[in-house]
Amino acid sequence: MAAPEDPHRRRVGLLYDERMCRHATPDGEIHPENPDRIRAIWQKLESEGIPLRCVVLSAKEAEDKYIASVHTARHIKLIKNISSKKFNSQRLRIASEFNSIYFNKGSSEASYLAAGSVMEVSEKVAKGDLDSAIAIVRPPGHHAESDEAMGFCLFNNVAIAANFLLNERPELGIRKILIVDWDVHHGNGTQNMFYNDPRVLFFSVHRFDFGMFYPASGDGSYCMIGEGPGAGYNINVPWEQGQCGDADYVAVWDHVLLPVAESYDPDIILISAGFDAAVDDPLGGCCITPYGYSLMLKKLMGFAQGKIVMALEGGYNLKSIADSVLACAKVLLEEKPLVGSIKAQPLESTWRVIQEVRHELKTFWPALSVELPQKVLVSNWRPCSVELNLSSSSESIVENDGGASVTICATNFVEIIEPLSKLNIDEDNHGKAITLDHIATDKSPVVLSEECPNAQALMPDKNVDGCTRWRSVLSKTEVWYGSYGSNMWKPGFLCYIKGGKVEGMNEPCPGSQDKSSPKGVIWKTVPHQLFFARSLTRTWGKGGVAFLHPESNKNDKAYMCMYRITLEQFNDVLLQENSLHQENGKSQGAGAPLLDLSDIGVVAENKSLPLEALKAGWYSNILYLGEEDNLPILTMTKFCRYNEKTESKSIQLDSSLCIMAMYHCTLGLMLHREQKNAS
Ligand code: Q9C
Ligand code: ZN
Repeated sequence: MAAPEDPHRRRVGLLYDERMCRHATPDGEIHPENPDRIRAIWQKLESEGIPLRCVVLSAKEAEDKYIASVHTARHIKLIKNISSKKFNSQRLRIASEFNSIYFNKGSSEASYLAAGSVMEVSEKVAKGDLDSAIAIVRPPGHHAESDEAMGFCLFNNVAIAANFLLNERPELGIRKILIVDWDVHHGNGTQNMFYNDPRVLFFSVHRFDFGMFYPASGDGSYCMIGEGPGAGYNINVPWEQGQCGDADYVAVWDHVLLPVAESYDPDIILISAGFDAAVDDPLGGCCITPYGYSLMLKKLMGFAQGKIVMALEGGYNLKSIADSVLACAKVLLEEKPLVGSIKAQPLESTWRVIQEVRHELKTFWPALSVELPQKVLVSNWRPCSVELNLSSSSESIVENDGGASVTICATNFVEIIEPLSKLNIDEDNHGKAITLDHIATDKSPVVLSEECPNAQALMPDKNVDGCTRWRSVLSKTEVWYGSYGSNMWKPGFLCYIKGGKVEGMNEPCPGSQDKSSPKGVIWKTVPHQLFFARSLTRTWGKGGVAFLHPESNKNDKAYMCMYRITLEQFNDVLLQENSLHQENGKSQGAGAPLLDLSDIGVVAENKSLPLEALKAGWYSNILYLGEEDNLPILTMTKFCRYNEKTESKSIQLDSSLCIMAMYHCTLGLMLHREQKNAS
């Protein structure tokens, strides 16, 4: 029985439609993005009598012409047809060509309904027929790119609705839209669709983990602020790790989102409301409580005359998402004041991230230019511990499942990040090969501040008879040495060739016997994870150890700097990287090369080659990363073992090796920034 109409009551739209449950995995495989998600939400709301107090709506399919405002004709055609009989035999293969996507015979209908539903409620809220609305839809949308399904998303529901209001319903007076994406993952699709468009302010707060967290590209970085007329209208708040909860989100609301919303003064707010940052979510690793969500929502209701549309995105713990949506529905209904309290303080990294974001955007949003009170920064934070999952098996759908993981206390990230961030990187050579001439005219990049006193003693002597034949043979073969971490910085790397020491190094390197400069430099990205360790190395001291995950994964990306050097020089680099020049240098170098000509074929074939002689060293495993100019690209990393349980290779951690998964922690992000600035 519907309650009698109360003119003061807020009109809240609630959209749910069982037909959106027909999108499911084809053979009933378990998947986090499953029909029970929206069923659980709906059941919870029903059990609390929420639908009786709302305007309940059912789904409508979106029309192609509206979807076409953000998706290509090719993509629309794919989603339209994927469920038809004639695709029965191809569906699996087609899905596998996308990143984290499945299709079945209900997928087309559900995607059109999800997009149409968000459009429908948005129009009603824009018109004023409703004050606000919740669209309980699936499949989700924010990862979907204009020409690509991705991350469980087929159509970008929120982007379609935003475009619809702006372009198709001008009479409703919606000129500025704020999209708040609080799903734990970055809303890459939505960001890209409005990157140049100041009519849409896209705000996303997400786990970034220095580029390691899905969708694991630089797109979620705080440097991505929009471009052209859209510059300043794209705001990313990238968490450095999980464990963010109510206090962290509220701090971001208070110190980033709300001041910006205040000056932007949106006409409507669309929330990409994923609930995978909720406590107990299997993918998110964050801990927002239902009270936290209700606060975040409440704080937004002060803008756009309370015109708010929530569209479900992710969220994979049935109980958490149901409780969270319930809390949000109660806030929109505005019947009782919120009850609850925030249990913890923000993480230390939260203040760092907030400051980075404010700094990046302060020229666009003057409200962000005020320095945060020192008192807050120094006293109002809690330490965090970081859980690392070193298995990057692409098969595992639930990220926090399986694979070796280690929990370390990281109260002092600064210790590691600071020294690395002080390194300069090679200026403006990204992406293009550097000619021999260019290198030759470099003004002595190596700071030979402390010549290695007995460099000759460290490396085998050229004139020791019988010991140098391999050198002359290998000096005629060239390879690309794929460097990552601090070796990407050319002056640093050149110490391994020319000898000497640069800022940040603990002790000088002997250099290679052949001190001639690399014959070329190319920047590239490779589909591997990069890890930074907090261990000490003799050369670099604290934080100086980085590893490339030996297995590639198409979702990973690491920047690499390729140096074209001789195989002889590669051997000398290998010795130095393993700190063996002192102990074994003489015998190793004199007897036989660590990596011989014949090994190149072996490593090319098997993709990796563990070197027995180096097994005590850090970088005992040679990886083959492909070819460039018909020369093999080789690098070296830590040896990894096959784990039968997870069927993946993982780097084995011993307790003395606290590895922090800080892909791109400094160098990568700096590069990313420079590339962005250069383009
Ligand atoms: N190793 C949403 O929350 N994870 N999408 C793939 C591959 C995909 C999440 C893991 C996560 C997609 C809407
Ligand atoms: Zn998500």
